Amino acid sequence: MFKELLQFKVAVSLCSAFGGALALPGNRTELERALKIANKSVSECSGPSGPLTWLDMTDEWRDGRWERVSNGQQVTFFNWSKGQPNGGQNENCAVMRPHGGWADNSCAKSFKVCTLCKLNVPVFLRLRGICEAVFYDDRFVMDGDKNKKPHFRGYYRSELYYDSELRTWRLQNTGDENTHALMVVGSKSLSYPIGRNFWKFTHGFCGSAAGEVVSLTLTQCKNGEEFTCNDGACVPLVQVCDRRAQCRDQSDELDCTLAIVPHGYQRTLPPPSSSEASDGSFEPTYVYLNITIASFYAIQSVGNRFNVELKLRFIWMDPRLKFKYLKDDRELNILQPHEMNEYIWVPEISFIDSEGNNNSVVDSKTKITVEKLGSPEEDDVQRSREARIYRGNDTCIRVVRIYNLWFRCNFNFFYFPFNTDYCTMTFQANKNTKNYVKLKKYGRGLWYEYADQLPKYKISDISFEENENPELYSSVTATIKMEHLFANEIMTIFVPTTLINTIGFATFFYKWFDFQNRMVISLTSLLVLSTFFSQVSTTLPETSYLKLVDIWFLVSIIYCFVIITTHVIIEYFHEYSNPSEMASKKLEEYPVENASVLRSAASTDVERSAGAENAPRNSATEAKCHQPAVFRDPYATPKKIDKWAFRLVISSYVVFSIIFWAVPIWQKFKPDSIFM
Ligand SMILES: *[C@@H]1O[C@H](CO)[C@@H](O)[C@H](O)[C@H]1NC(C)=O
Ligand SMILES: *[C@@H]1O[C@H](CO)[C@@H](O)[C@H](O)[C@H]1NC(C)=O
Ligand SMILES: *[C@@H]1O[C@H](CO)[C@@H](O)[C@H](O)[C@H]1NC(C)=O
Ligand SMILES: *[C@@H]1O[C@H](CO)[C@@H](O)[C@H](O)[C@H]1NC(C)=O
Ligand SMILES: *[C@@H]1O[C@H](CO)[C@@H](O)[C@H](O)[C@H]1NC(C)=O
Ligand SMILES: CC(=O)N[C@H]1CO[C@H](CO)[C@@H](O)[C@@H]1O
Repeated sequence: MFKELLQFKVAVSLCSAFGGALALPGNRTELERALKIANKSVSECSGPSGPLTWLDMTDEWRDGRWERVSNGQQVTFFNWSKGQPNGGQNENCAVMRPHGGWADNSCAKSFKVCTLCKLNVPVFLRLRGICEAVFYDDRFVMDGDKNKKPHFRGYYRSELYYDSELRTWRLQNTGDENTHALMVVGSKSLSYPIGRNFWKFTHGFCGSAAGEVVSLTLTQCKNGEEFTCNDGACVPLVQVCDRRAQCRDQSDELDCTLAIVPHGYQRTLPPPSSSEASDGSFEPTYVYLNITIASFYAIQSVGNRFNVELKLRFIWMDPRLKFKYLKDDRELNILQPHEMNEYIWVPEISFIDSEGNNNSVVDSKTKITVEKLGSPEEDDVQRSREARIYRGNDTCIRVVRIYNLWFRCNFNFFYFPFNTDYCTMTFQANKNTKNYVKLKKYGRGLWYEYADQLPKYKISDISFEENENPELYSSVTATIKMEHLFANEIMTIFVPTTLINTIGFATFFYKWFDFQNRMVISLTSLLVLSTFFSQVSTTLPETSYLKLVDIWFLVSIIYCFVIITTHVIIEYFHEYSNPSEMASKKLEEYPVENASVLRSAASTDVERSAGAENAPRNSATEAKCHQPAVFRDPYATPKKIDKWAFRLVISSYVVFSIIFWAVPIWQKFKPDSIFM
């Protein structure tokens, strides 16, 4: 019996804090027994007909249907006084009066009644937070009353009772009157020492000076399995800090920082290595990288850079730290912002070759989770708040943040548009040399779906390697193979230029003396080609060296030029005169060797002119004519030039094309042999 007027809710939590519930007699025998205990306190608790104690039942949910508050069971035994219950919906709680009659009563805060609890006696209690068991006990048993309030007796050297002069609870060392602590009665409605309370010691205690307040927990919760709410109720330990309040006072979700940072922890120092050799050398702290490339947003070969979104995770252990309230699901163990920013060491990784030379940062977009690997330490009653504590060498700390970065890359355009480029992203430990912090791949280390649809490039391979270089800082490099997609260039550059060149070659099929048309067409081809070249050049990356595509254009233009030159040469050897003049000239000038050729074409003309105008020379002519008739083609030279130039130009063009296309194809198969 707690001889103190309390609100209904407070009474309920008081009884549950002692491991029991409000009393509710279930039959007449029990009623007699309860009344016998309660009746002793009639003078403190009520007048002759006022309410004496609260009963463990309510009809709050449905009027007239009474249920137990502690377990929800329906109540079957009643001992209502005459005319009761009469409060309807306004009176949802019940009290027992002196003489044993029951009445319904309002649960409102202003109604205060004494409390009779049904407890499992003897009530054993544990006092948590006693870090030096020299003066006080950590175990107590409820042992009668003192100053009209319960008295708790320690096992060996202390007692806990209500000090009626100081009007507070007192933890007293039995050997020395001056060694004691007083409970700081705050604004809490429950002024019992049960649950978590602050105590002021008359002497230095647990590292605090005399007069400082220390949190102590008086609890009957199961050690190592249950958590004591601030009001003394018990909830399973796994439900603490699970983002759902189970305690009535929500205290299980208070103070949910995960990291326990020891005194002297310096967040600028990397974690010490787990093993130190006898000669003083030590292993570095390993930081494992696990990177997911979410997407390549852009590859700007002209700007020599590419844009990538990375999900960067790094994982490490810090044996200096301890962690509490860790859940099986890692994603629930998130460090709070002030913990990651102010308490713990977080490795810093710089992105070499990124634009702006960015570092990894810890900000609002960063998530740090903790994963437990081993089992917790044994429960420590010296801690006021129960918790499962995990050692730092048994837990992984994991930082996750998404970065959107531009990396620089030197694209090689010699093979453009058939180029395959290798760009790198280097992740380097910052601020700590490789003797202290070493970066490692976590498994494969780098993950990418190869699913990006980039307009010009295809990511065909990514390798991820730890660098074994003699550099001072440890680093890991991802090498990305980017293949330029050339279908577009084939369609817009190579096919049209080949067609125009073909048109240029086609002028050889015109009559050889058709100089004018040949010139018009081939000059037009040349003009189109050069315009095309200058237009395409503006869209291509600027380089100091020649690119394959430049060579292609250059050669195409040269071919057009050669064709035009050939036509001019042919024209040069094309002699214009009237045909008979030509014929006689030819006959005089050229000794006849084989006249069977072309005789039919020219002989009639020759004979006619010879016979009509040059009779005296007839005999000579005839003499000549007796030899086999001979005629030499006056156009043989231009025709020959035309024929051979055509063959030469076409065959060399074919040879050039074969060599030209062999280069990129060869480069595709042996992409590492870049000789530019
Ligand atoms: C009354 O209830 C208690 C506990 O529920 C039981 O032990 C006792 O036998 C009951 N007495 C009668 C008379 O039913
Ligand atoms: C309880 O106390 C009241 C008044 O103090 C008395 O009238 C009544 O008989 C007592 N009942 C029992 C069962 O002791
Ligand atoms: C590493 O990344 C992969 C891909 O995202 C993921 O499946 C894996 O769980 C990650 N490992 C760790 C320890 O984060
Ligand atoms: C990288 O650095 C630049 C300039 O220093 C800054 O503007 C940018 O926000 C940084 N990017 C990231 C992802 O931190
Ligand atoms: C962690 O350290 C403790 C002592 O500091 C040691 O007993 C335990 O075996 C270590 N655990 C692991 C996984 O190394
Ligand atoms: C109203 C009523 O029935 N009261 C009874 C409750 O129980 C006590 C003790 O058994 C009786 O004395 C009352 O008469």
